[in-house]
Amino acid sequence: GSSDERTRTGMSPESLKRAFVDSMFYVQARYWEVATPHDLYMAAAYTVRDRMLERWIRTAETYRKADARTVCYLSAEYLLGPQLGNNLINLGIVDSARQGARDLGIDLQEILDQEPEPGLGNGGLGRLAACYLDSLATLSIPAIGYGIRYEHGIFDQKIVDGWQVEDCDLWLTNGNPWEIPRPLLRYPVRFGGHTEPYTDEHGRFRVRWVPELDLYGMAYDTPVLGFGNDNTNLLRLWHATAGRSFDLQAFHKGDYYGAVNAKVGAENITKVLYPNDEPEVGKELRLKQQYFFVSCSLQDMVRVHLQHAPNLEGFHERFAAQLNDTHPSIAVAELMRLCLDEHGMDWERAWEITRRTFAYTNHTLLPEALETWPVELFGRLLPRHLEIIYEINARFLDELRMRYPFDPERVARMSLIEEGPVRRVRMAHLATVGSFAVNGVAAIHSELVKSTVLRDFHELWPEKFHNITNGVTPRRFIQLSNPDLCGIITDLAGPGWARDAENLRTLEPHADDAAFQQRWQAMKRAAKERLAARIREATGAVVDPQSLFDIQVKRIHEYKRQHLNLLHIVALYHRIKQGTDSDPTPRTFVFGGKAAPGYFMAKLIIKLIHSVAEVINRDPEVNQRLRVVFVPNFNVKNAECIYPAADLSEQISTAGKEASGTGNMKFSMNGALTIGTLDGANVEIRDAVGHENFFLFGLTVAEVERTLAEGYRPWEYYRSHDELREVIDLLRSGLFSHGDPDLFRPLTDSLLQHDPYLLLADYPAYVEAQARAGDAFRDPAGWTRMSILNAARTGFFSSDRAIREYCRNIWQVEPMPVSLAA
Ligand code: 26R
Repeated sequence: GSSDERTRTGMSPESLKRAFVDSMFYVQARYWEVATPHDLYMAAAYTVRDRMLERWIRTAETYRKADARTVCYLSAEYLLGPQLGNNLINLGIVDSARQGARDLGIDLQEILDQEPEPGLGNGGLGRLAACYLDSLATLSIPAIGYGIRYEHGIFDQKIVDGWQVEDCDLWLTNGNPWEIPRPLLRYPVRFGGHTEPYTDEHGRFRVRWVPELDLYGMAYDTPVLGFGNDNTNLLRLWHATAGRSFDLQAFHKGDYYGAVNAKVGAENITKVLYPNDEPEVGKELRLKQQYFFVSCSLQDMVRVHLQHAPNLEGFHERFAAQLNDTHPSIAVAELMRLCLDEHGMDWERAWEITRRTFAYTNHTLLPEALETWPVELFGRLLPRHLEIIYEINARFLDELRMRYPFDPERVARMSLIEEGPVRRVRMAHLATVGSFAVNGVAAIHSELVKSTVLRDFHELWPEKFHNITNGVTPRRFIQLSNPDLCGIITDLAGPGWARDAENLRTLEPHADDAAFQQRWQAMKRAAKERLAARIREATGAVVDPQSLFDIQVKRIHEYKRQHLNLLHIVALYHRIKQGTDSDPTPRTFVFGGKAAPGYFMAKLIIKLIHSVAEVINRDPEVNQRLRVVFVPNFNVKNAECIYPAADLSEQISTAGKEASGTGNMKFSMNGALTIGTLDGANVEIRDAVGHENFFLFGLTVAEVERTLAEGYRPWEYYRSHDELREVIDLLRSGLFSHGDPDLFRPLTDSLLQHDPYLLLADYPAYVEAQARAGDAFRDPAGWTRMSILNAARTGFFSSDRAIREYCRNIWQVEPMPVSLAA
């Protein structure tokens, strides 16, 4: 009846309350007196989910009726973060929900804190995919996110005696109210076996793949709300289950238990997310994961396409498929296989459709991160795909030899196959050849893509290459994370800024206004107090919200140079102990980030952070001026508390190494100043906020190249720079390691002998820029002005802008607004 409908769709505090009580009883099967905090969360989540479904269904209907061109974002990672708060915002019912909860004697925040986070990603790349889903829905773009439903996301980081210890992520164990299982939406995925030629009924030569294993991918759907509109898109994640006749061979041999055992193996495919900045680990299973989710996704797209069309002609007009790095690039071979083997198309037509379907985003230039797969492994798991790749390659190399008849080296460089003792498939080359567009993720990065890793391809197809600078969603990273800032902006700019971040510029004329500055400082102060409380809870450490909060949170990696930050901290410590300190600004240094489990140096950096913290924090001569803390288990939830509290954002990677960075944008939008190198999006952030509002230091990309080419000798910097030498000697003295001079030897040796990321070369400039930052902080009005200007001028870094550029310059897709009325 109509009252039921209102229970499931009404947005007033009254209907939310009624629905909440109703869900507690009928969905969660609990009564009030015995409800746990988790029950409260589940009932709240179901209440909110109900309100999403009407939009979702109406959206599916609208897109389908219009036969709308659809973006398919293919990504092995989506680092979504908690859903409840964000969904309340996008539905526009935060106040209603808070009121309804209060009426029931419940604190909404306590409910929000219950939610475990879906950490289905490693870091920047996965979080970017989540921001893009938010913007696609907000811009009313027909879009589907395809990925993997990992049972265990990124590991939980515990700290034991200063060392990182990994703990299993259990995000699914208490149930996931946001997903809708689709048990009937299953696709077979095959592995192994061999191929055989045959002649079809028209007498044409064909190839049949006789696989060894088959399993199924089952869909789990999560609705993705737009903000300020009624569009609700689909995130479809695939879960692996064994097929009935799972291991055909084992069954044929009558080996029942062997077959059942193999079944268990099938389900391993979606068990765990691999920490993807760890090369060479979990190789085979990772390739299986990639093919598994890509195959399910393409089969799903083919099914949808065939609802409107008699065959696969026009597939590329219906879909634009974005490859989020090379992880899904096997899609190029899989779509070819579907066209050729399953739909009887000829090669030329299949290749035309394939190349016009895909676009590829590159997210890293680091050579160790560029994916290649040994041909032997590839052929064992995916024999038909290897054949197809060989054929793509043969035709491509023929073209190249015609074009460059006297340049066989170039042809070899561009081959999809790397020759050598172990032949390997180069996935970036496959993605580039199989796509109609290739883009980098920040202006400088896109230039480097063209001049380094894909140089030959850029020379061949210059018009294929684009830049789309990354962006982040202002809904999660301002509105949800920083309600006080949200209030300030809304008071000045009206509520429209959350859909049009350029409106943040409304703040600019107020940058010098004393009353406005006061409100700004109070906002920052409150955020710092919240972080201080969180730090105390998590680590026991007490920090002073009046001090300069100097924060570096991101994955731990040598190229990101957390240890450069540490060298500066030790220098400050040393100066205080020597009585030569000239920078009396009290500072709190905050670190956070996970190290890949097999990355020893990164783990040693975490240990060093804790060791330096221990010495500094308990020394009364120093700890009034300096504090060092490590926030364990940096994830989306913690991040939301950290970005708003920063005064200074550390973006100090070696120039040329960080493709973009997205944390840099989140900090800046929340009024932090950046100390940074000319790397990734830092370059554009500095131009946007004004050079005078950014603490720049360090070698440029060209200078880095020159320094290395001329035979970089870090030892000479150590010898000639007294303070630097003293700092490194302190690390080698055992002072920070209970007298053990060897503990940090691997780090100091690496710095002195090779220093591939040029910490020592950049050290003097970094310390000098830090001194400028420290001085600037002692002028509150000047600092606040710069802080306001940072927030006011970073609207460009909204993911809405980035998605508009993808729509216009790459996907050629138009908005399709959904209306709930009628
Ligand atoms: C170091 C190494 C082995 C490695 C690093 C990073 C391996 C794999 C990765 C994953 C890549 C693809 C990645 O996450 N890149 C990040 O993408 C972000 C979104 O575009 C960028 O902001 C960030 O600079 C980049 O590192």
